[in-house]
Amino acid sequence: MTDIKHILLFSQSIAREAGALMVSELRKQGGPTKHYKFEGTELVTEADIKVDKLICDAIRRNFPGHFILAEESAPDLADLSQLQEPLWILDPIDGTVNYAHDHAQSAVSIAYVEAGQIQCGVVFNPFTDEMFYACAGQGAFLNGLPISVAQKTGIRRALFATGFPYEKSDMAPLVKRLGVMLSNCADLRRLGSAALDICWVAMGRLDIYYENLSIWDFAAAQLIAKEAGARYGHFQPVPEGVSPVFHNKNILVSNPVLFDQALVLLQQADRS
Ligand code: LIP
Repeated sequence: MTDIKHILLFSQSIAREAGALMVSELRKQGGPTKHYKFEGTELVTEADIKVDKLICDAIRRNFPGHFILAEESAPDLADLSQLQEPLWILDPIDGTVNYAHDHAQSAVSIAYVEAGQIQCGVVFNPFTDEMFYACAGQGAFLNGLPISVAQKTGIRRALFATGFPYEKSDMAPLVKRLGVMLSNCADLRRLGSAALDICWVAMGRLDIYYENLSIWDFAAAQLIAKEAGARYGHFQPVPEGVSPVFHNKNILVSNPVLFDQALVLLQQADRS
């Protein structure tokens, strides 16, 4: 096993450097240039590209031979659960739409995978100076202090978060889920950054989170949440042969008590 402390310190250091670049790009006259990918459905800023390059170049300098899965520069990789070589999974700016609108809810997300398991996760919001991190088996932290999930037990008092895809052609099932959750929980929050949503569950600012995502959105935050005592899973079956660690559909994260209550509601919505 690679020296995980070294991996963590490197990840935190490059995340801070990336965060500083995010802020400087946003504060430039006119802000970062923007364009759209995937037939004009998904926003990408010049800062996404620059941050992606900054982190990938640093990994290649410090860890030659490691694999990289990065949202903007290397978004495709075969079945991850079979990959035994060290792998980095990066979202240079999670919450790109927030970032482009100068909302303070966006983060750099860096995950390190070895032997098919997420071994280290770092999520850094430069606008709030909040560094969430975890190494497997060593607990979860925010700015050096341990974090853990909220101890709420009743779904009626639960604050839940979710998000919606850029591509809007199949919104009906998502609206049904939203309706059922809104009818049974205390209220909704829509932060616009999955990595931060999941980290907020990890520290108790939120009680429940669910969404369909891309792997770079959740890889680092998944470990942080699990190490903070969250139950991380899926409210519909994971396809045969797909690792639950990397499965990106129907993700559900909460404290262990609320998980089954939320699962029942979301499955009820999907049957309706
Ligand atoms: C975003 C997620 C968010 C989701 C958006 C988008 P991006 O990631 O963090 O939760 O609702 O559709 O996927 O695109 O900002 O890296």
